[in-house]
Amino acid sequence: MPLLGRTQSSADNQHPLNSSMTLPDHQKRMRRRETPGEARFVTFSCYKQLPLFQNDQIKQVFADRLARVRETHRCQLLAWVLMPEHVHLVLVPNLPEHPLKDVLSTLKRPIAEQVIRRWREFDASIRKRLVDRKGRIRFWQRGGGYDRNIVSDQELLEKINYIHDNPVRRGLADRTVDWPWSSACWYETGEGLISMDAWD
Ligand code: NI
Repeated sequence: MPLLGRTQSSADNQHPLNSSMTLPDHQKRMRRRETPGEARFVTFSCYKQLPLFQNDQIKQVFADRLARVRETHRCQLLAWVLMPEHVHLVLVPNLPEHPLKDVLSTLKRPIAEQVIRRWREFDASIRKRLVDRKGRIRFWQRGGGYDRNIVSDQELLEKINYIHDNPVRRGLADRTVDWPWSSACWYETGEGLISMDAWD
C-alpha cells in the first residue's frame, strides 16, 4: 500500500480517549450506529489508564486473542496497535451476525480473565491497584471506550497511520516497524503477528 506514508502526526491532546471525554452522551450514542461494510476506529484502555500491558507475555496474550477473534467473528481487521495502557483497532464487523459489541467483549473478557488468573497465581501486587469500589478486580476501563465510523479511504489511511505512529510518538520505538505490537510490520513487509484484511 504505497499510500501509507507517515503523513500525519497527531498531538497527544488529539488522542481519541481525551476527546471522547468531552462528548455529550447523545453524540457518543450516535457514533455507535453500525452500517454493514463500514470500518470502525476503536479505542479502549486499561483500568485507570494503568500500563497493564508491560511485559511481552501479556502483550502476546492480547495479540493471540485478537487473531483468534478475527477468525471466529469473521471481521475484517485493517489495523491495530497495542500500547502499554490502551488499544486502537480499525475493523469491519461482520454484520448482522457479529456486531462490534460482540467482537469487543469476546476480545476483551478472556484477556482480562487470563491475565488476572496469572497475576493471582503469582500473587502479583498490581492486583491491589485494580480493585473497584465493589471490590472486584478490573482489567479494562469501564464504559467500552471510544469508536467512530470511518467514512472515506482518506480517513482510513489517516487512522492507520495514526495507529502505527502511536509507539513512535511515545518514544517506545524509533520507527513504526520497530514496534511488533501493531500492524505496521504487516503493511511494510507482509509479515506480522496478525494478518490484515483488505478493505472492500
Ligand atoms: Ni493512542
